[in-house]
Amino acid sequence: MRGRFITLEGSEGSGKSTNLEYIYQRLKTEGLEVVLTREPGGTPLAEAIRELLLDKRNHTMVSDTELLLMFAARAQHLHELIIPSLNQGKWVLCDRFTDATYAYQGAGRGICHDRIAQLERWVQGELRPDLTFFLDLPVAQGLARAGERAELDRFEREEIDFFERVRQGYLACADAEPARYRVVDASPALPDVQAQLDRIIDDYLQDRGSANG
Ligand code: Z5A
Repeated sequence: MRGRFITLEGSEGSGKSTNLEYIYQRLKTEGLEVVLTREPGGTPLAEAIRELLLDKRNHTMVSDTELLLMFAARAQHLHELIIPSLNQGKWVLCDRFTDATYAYQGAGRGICHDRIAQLERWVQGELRPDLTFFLDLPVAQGLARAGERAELDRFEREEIDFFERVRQGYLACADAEPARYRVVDASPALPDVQAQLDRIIDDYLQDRGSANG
């Protein structure tokens, strides 16, 4: 049986890395075989593309280049890791996926939805995540948390308006697909955020149990 494809999204400073590990450990505790990966990246070639995308020296990169590089990395990642793992019955937990493209390149950079949707169909065919967590919090709060980082990459150097548009982009994705999306309030202390994650994971595993039974 095909494995499940789960993605984690969040705006800047929402605690994605912290909570990704938490979700991963929770799923493993359930006895599931889980592949943990990320975008852009996840394979050697896609990680090399990630370097290009995040490198702050590439400040002349235009939005179309950024969009195409995201999908180039995704094509490699899908064919080399995600699809084979799902076909082997493994669960794939991915740190960001195409919703990030709608949020960052779409809402953030202003690339039209249809152009992204065309690339999504081309690169992914029918494949979409089964479940997506979106860690949501006010932009100012997220930037304050993230501000403690030593060095900022090309995305982290954007203005607050950009991150506001990204957040709205994610919320629009969540509105458009309520069956797939779970919006998590990432503003409280970590134990509260993780209690929300636990409830979602419990419900999802229970539904899956009933669907399989
Ligand atoms: N990107 C794109 O544009 N288009 C695409 O299609 C894709 C990606 C796939 C790299 O992604 C960039 O790629 C990303 C979007 C773009 N750019 N940005 N920005 P990334 O996922 O690797 O980068 P990131 O967003 O910077 O991820 P991150 O490091 O995982 O972010 P985080 O949410 O800030 O996570 P964190 O390090 O766990 O948390 C930040 C701090 O907050 C840290 O000190 C924590 O201890 C603290 N924290 C976490 N939770 C709490 C709570 N609840 N209370 C208090 N403090 C907390």
